[in-house]
Amino acid sequence: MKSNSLSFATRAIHSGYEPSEHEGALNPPVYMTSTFCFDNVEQGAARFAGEEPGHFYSRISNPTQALLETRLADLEEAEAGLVTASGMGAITATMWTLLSPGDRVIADKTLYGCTFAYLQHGLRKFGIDVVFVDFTDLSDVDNALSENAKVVYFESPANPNMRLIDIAAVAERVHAYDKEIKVIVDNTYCTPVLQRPLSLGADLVVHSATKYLGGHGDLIAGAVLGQKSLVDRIRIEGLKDMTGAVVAPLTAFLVLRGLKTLELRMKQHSLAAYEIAHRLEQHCAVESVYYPGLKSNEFYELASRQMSGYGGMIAFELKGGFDSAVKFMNRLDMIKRAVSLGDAETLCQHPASMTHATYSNEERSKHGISEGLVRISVGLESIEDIYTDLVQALQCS
Ligand code: 7XF
Repeated sequence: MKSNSLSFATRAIHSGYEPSEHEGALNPPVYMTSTFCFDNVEQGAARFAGEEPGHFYSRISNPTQALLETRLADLEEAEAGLVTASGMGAITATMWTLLSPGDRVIADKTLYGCTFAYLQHGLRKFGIDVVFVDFTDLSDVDNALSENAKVVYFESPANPNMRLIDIAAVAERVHAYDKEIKVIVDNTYCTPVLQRPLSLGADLVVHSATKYLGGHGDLIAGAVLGQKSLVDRIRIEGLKDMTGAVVAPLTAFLVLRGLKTLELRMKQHSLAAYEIAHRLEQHCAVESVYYPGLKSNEFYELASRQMSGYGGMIAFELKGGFDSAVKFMNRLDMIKRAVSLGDAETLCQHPASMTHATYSNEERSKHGISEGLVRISVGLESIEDIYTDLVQALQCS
């Protein structure tokens, strides 16, 4: 099926798959196989040498993974894609491929906790020069650019405090300095439904497919999308030889299933989060709400320009800080206390003690993550039921 003239929702369901090539099966077969047989020694040698197309071992490629890669690349408007065992698998395979000792990574100061730990502790152990700066101030990015800079890395919106970065502005400045520096954007919070970083000038997009792409809280997976030559290198160097973080075929199938409803889900997540954020902002127990769809939000103008919806994630602070946050969370009933995001269930977590416990207290304060911050991944339940649970757990003094 030729998909370039079809809309996003249609491509999310059909792209890259033709039932007549698979016994008419509406859904793609799951190739539960670790290895592939060769007709003869010459064919095996040619596949290993990359001289003949075809699968030979599922750590390098597998038809179910390949279909997911094609579909995600189509949705992110990328030349090629690579799927991995987790979001961290995607990030680490990418970094190990692009970096050598002495190279510099310039990263935004707010990142998901394990990404921060990987850069702060993991990469530094191997002689990589990692600097964290405030990407909302473009002169900070300019000042960090140097001859050894190889990777510029950020999330927008950032996990957990919803800071937004101007992707086009960062990419333009970085590439004006040196075209070879790779600008990498973690697009987990938005998905390609709401934001396409490659079309804004980024070189690579990474995802935790565990979240909205899978969408049902039943799998762990990741993805990297971008230029084919780069993605090919990440597959062979970062994934095959360095991390081995390969996704299982059944997991790839489940992500494909999730993608069929991605656009619908993102629209509902965004609608519900907007409504909840708006109401929370007016609640007497709430000190501040961080949601880019609120007119009062400092990133409202950028979000309206860069995203085609404001997403399903909200961060907020309560009057009374940390103690009020803990009490509020412990009073929740229908809403689940759990990390992760992008599921049908509304999830609430406390970044300082959970997803961002990898930062020390001093690091959290320096990197703009407050101890009282609460994060909600607004689910697909009725908006009224979500709000009713929040309100019974909030207490005005
Ligand atoms: O390796 P994973 O599939 O869990 O993905 C890592 C990851 C990468 N980028 C972003 C923006 C993420 O949020 C994540 C995972 N975050 C979860 C969370 O914030 O709740 C992890 C739970 S500890």
